[in-house]
This record gives sequence, structure tokens and C-alpha cells, in this order.
Amino acid sequence: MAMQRNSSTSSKIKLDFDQSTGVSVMHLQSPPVNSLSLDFLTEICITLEKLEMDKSCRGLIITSKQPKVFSAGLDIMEMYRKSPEHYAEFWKSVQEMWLKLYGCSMATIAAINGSCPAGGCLLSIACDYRIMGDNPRYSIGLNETLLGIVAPFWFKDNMVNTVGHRNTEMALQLGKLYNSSEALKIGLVDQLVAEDQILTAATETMAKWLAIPDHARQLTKSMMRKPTLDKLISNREDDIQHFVNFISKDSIQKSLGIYLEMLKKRKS
Ligand code: CO8
Repeated sequence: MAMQRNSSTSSKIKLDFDQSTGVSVMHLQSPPVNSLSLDFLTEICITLEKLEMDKSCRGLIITSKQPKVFSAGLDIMEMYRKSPEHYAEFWKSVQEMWLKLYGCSMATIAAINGSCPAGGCLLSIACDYRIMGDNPRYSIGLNETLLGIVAPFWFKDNMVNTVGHRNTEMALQLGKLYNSSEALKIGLVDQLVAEDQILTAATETMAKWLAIPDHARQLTKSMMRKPTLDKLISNREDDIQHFVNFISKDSIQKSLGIYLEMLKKRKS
């Protein structure tokens, strides 16, 4: 029987660690839709840092506690009508989260139990493997252009590394959100399973990844990902400045305002 150790809960993350397998499950629980606010991103970064330092944790599964949504992506309110200083701080935390997750030495699996647009998609493609609930209502993709904004180069690079250049070219220009079977077809997710089987499937898949000697898997992961990580690491300040300038533009603020209105209207 699996032995559960330190099941810890912070406000927006519930972490379950199984000592017998060395696998942690990170449940995202920021209602209503796990949008990635500055606070939430900071909490994710701190959690990733702690897990990376804990040598007994070899694998990480990320999933959502919110019904029908994995993560709605970056919190649009953090990018709307705020100060340049706030935009800079927010963007730094988005970079930090991605650098930590894409570069982490643990084996990582996204157990995608709901919709997964934009920053939610980034969170999942930063993992080593993606398992999605087989539900045509769930969608995943980098839909930034639909908001009138542009996915940064490192979102694009991560996407190219996942689904190739041609698929990325279409996905990003069209801001396409793929349903689960379309996502499987282009390799944006690796496996579809019945919704009630997502965590079981993730645990089974993780066992296969952890059957490989850690040092060999980690060096291989680093060899594959380092050039992509280094590109952002050496351009962090420029990338922050670019984001601040871009998001501060009146035309971009207007597009975000219209998109937020659309989100609210869609509800009523
Ligand atoms: N940020 C902030 N608030 C959000 C977000 C978000 N990303 N998504 C949803 N909300 C809010 C809604 O406005 C709504 O608020 P309220 O209750 O006050 O009206 C509440 O959350 C619940 O949302 P829904 O009723 O829409 O929930 P559903 O379960 O019906 O749908 C979805 C869930 C499918 C996730 C839907 O909410 C949705 O499509 N959300 C928008 C997703 C999106 O487009 N995200 C893109 C964010 S941008 C990003 O991640 C990358 C930006 C890169 C910037 C680069 C610039 C250079």
C-alpha cells in the first residue's frame, strides 16, 4: 500500500507526496479557474523549488482541483490597467515559473483534467508528458492572438519543441484551441484517458519514467532543453521590457478590455 507522507496544503496548492514511489501530486486549487496570478505563480515557484531540493521526490504530477478547468492561463487582471512596475514583477514571475518547471530535474506529467488555454497550456507543455481527459469540451492551446496579444518567443519555442514548426505556426497564428482528440493528433498531448482515470494513468506512466536511472534521464532532459532555457535566461531583462512596453500600449489594453467583457457576457 502506498505510504503518504507530508500531505501539505497552502492556500492555492495542495501537495500530496507518496514516499513509497517518490512522486508528488500538485493539485492546483485557485478558484474559480486556476488563473495564474502573481501570488499563485509565486506559490508554484516556491513549491517547485522545495520539491527540487528534496532528493526523495523524483516525479511530479500536476493536476487541477477545479472542476472542468486545468488552468485558464495567466490572470488577465494582472495585465490590465496596472502600473509598469506591476507588469514587470508579474512577467518576471511567469518567466520564473516556466524556467523552474521546464528546467526541473524531476520527471513531470501534466494530468489535464479540464480546459487548458494560453498560460495553462504553457504550464502543461513545460512538463515531460501530458495526459488529458477524453472530453470534447476540454480545449488546449496557445490562444493569445484571440486576445490581441502575442505569445512570447519562449512560449513559441516550447510549443515548437512539442508539436513541431508547422503545427506551431498554425496554432499560434490562429490562436487555435484544440479539443482533446485534435490535441492528441498533433502531439500536443500524449495520451487521452477517461476522466476518472487521469490520475491513475499519470501514476502508471510516471512509474515508467522513474524506471529509468535518474542521472541518465536528467542529463538527457537537460541536453534537450538547455538551449531553449538559455535563450530566455540570456534575454530575461529584454523580455520583461518587451512585455511591459507591449502590454502598456493603449491598443493592447483595449483588446484585453474587450476580451474581458466577452468573457463576462459569455456567462450571462
Ligand atoms: N484571467 C482572469 N480571469 C479569468 C480568466 C483569466 N485568464 N479566465 C476566466 N476568468 C474569470 C472569468 O472572467 C469569470 O469571472 P467572473 O466570475 O467574475 O465573471 C471567472 O473567471 C469564471 O470564468 P468562466 O465563467 O468563463 O468559467 P468557465 O468554467 O465557463 O470557463 C475557461 C473556463 C474555459 C477557462 C474560460 O474562463 C476561458 O476561456 N477563460 C479565458 C482563458 C484565456 O483566454 N486565457 C488567456 C490568458 S493570457 C495568457 O495566459 C498568456 C498571455 C501571454 C502574454 C504575452 C504578451 C506579450
